[in-house]
Formats: sequence, C-alpha cells, structure tokens
Amino acid sequence: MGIVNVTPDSFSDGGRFLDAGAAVDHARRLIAEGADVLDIGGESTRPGAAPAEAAAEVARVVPVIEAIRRESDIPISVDTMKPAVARAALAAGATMWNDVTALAWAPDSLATAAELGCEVVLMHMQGEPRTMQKQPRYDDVVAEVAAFLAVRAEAAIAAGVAREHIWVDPGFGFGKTPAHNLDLVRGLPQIAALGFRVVFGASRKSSIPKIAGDRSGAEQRLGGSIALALAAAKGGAAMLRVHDVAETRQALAVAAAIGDA
Ligand code: HH2
Repeated sequence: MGIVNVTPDSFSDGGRFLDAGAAVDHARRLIAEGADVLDIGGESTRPGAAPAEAAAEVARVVPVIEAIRRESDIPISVDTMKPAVARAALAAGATMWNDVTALAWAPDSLATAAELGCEVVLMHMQGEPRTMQKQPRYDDVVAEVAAFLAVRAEAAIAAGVAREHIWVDPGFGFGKTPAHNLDLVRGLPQIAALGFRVVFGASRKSSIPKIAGDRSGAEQRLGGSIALALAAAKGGAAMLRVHDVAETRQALAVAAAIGDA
C-alpha cells in the first residue's frame, strides 16, 4: 500500500504533495513502482497534528482520487476518520476506508461503512493524535491491542460490515513508546491469529531513530522502515503501508527468495 498524502502538515513529506497535480504525479510513481493499493489521506495524524474540517479534507482527496481513477484501476483506500469524507471518496472511486480510529470517531461511522459496502481497515490507537504520545501505558500491549481489534471487528460485523471486508492494524506509533512498538512487531502473529488480514505501517515513523539511536529525519529512515516491513511480513502482515514502494518490494522479494517472508 503506497502512501499519497494530500495534507499541508504530514510529518514525512512536509506537505510536498499539497496540490492535486503533485499528489497525482506521486500516485503515478507509486503505481509504476508496483504498489497494489494507494492510500490517499487528507488529514495528518502525526503526533500533535491539528484536525482538519471534513469539507477541507474532501476538497483535498476527491480531486486526487478522481484523477487517479481516470487513468488507473488500482484499488484506492481513503485514510480518514470522517464518514462524510469516506462517503465522498467512495463516490469518487475509492474502494477501501482506512480509519485510524477503527470506525469509532463518529457515531455513524460503523453504519456508514456497512452502507458503503467497502473494505475497512480498523486500526488501534491509544488516545487521540493531539495527545497520544504523552504517556502511553499498557500492561500487555499485544494482548490489549489484539482484544481492542477483536471488539471493533465484532462491532463492525454487528453493524453490517462483511467479515471478509475487514482488515486490522496494530497502529505502530499511535499512542505507543518505541518499546511498545517493538513488542507489537514481535507479537504480530497474535494479531494475525484473530483471523483478519493485517495491515502494518511503520514507514518513516519517529520511533525508528529512537530505536536505532540516531537523529534521522523522516526521509532518512528507509533502512529502519525496511527492517520493520520485513519483520511485519514475517509476522503475518498481509499489507504494508509504505512510502518507498520500490525499495520495500525489492526487500520483500529478496527475503521471500531466501525463504524468510
Ligand atoms: N499511519 C499513519 C496514517 N495512517 N493508517 C494505518 N492503517 N496504519 C498506520 O500505521 C497509519 C495509517 C501515519 O500518518 P501521518 O502521520 O499522516 O504520516 P504518513 O501518512 O506520511 O505515514
């Protein structure tokens, strides 16, 4: 899953893809690099980021989705917590709703996902983006994340979302210390054992320099991103949300050839 950000404040690309044309160019590049899915986001969820209004988010993502749709039938996911944005994105040609709040942000999120009939990614987050990195606490992070995802998946099914449309994501970096994130990577088989396909996203995240003990900026984290992607694939992740599609594919192909992914 290749990441296309259409936000003024995403941590990893500094808003370089703010206008639709640049975002579409970036999408074309990710398709050429071999992305299987594109994840289009119009609101940054980075720690401390300010929330976006639904109308502003729609105005960012819809033109990009429409433009990609005109030239490619690649599956498109919309990264949003707002039902109104998901609805507009689906109408423009997206087929998947990637929600970092696991369809819990709005009272009508679950019903909207069921009505849209789309695939959904349910992600775990402790707290909310503005404050989530203040003091993350768990007794057993893997068990708690797995239990949360199981509850949200059952809530989605009860609301009418088809079981086979559900993906789950442990939410690397969302209300977790670097140690929690590492526990989750090691514990991915427990998340995969829930019986839903697992999405995993650690690409360029700020835990990488903390784990590695360096001061790398977002664009200097490819090595750590690939190490985490390979470990996640080995742990049972079915989809990796990444910025660097070509490099990740190459790493996965070599690991698979060795017999390791
Ligand atoms: N991480 C970010 C956004 N959306 N969705 C899923 N399912 N899993 C993730 O790990 C995930 C996500 C991080 O978002 P942001 O801070 O905006 O940066 P970027 O989109 O460049 O990764």
